[in-house]
Amino acid sequence: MVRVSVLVVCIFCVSALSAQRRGGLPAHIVKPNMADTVKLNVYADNWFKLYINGKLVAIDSIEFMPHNIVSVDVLPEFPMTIAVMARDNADAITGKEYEHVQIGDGGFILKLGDDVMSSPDWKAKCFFFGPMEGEKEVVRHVPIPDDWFTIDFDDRDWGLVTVYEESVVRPPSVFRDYDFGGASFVWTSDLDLHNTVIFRTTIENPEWEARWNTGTPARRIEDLK
Ligand SMILES: [Ca+2]
Ligand SMILES: [Ca+2]
Repeated sequence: MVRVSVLVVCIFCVSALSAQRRGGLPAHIVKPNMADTVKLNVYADNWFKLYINGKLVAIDSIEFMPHNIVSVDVLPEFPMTIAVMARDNADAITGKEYEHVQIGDGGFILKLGDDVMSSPDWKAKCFFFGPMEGEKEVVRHVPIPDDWFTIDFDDRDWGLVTVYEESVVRPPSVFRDYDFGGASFVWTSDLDLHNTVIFRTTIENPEWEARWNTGTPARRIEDLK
């Protein structure tokens, strides 16, 4: 008799746990699906990491060669602050690549969905300059602020990007396999001697409204004070 009671209690507990795990969403929750996502296509010569609204969304899986396109699904939310760190392959001491014999060049282009793309109104700042032949300092490093990727970072004194022709940046042939239509190749004012560049832009899109509602975001341990 005691064994039967224990069994009944156990079945009840497992049943209650299953209900908590799998059902009973609050009525206001609307899950997004893949049709709500857009494709993010990025090409950086040579490497990048990209944040949207303060969160790391994409990082180039190949640091140097071969030149590659990164293409990932993104669930868009507006206003959208995009912040990108892009790096040409350059030695921190000599500013050169391939055993310090060659000055490499940079370049960056992005398209997200149909409407968001790298353009002349993006902001940019260089944090690693060189090599500057004949000068006392061959390279110059500017400290990168810890919060460069956050929504509230103050970039008001940053300049605008410089736009380059595709023939100057020379993306790899696989570039043709992805949608970059309408996007501009950008960098700062020197494609060769500016090696680490941060781009920032904010797209307001006031008409936009999320179709979904996933409720209050789960708290991450690293965000708890
Ligand atoms: Ca370079
Ligand atoms: Ca390069």
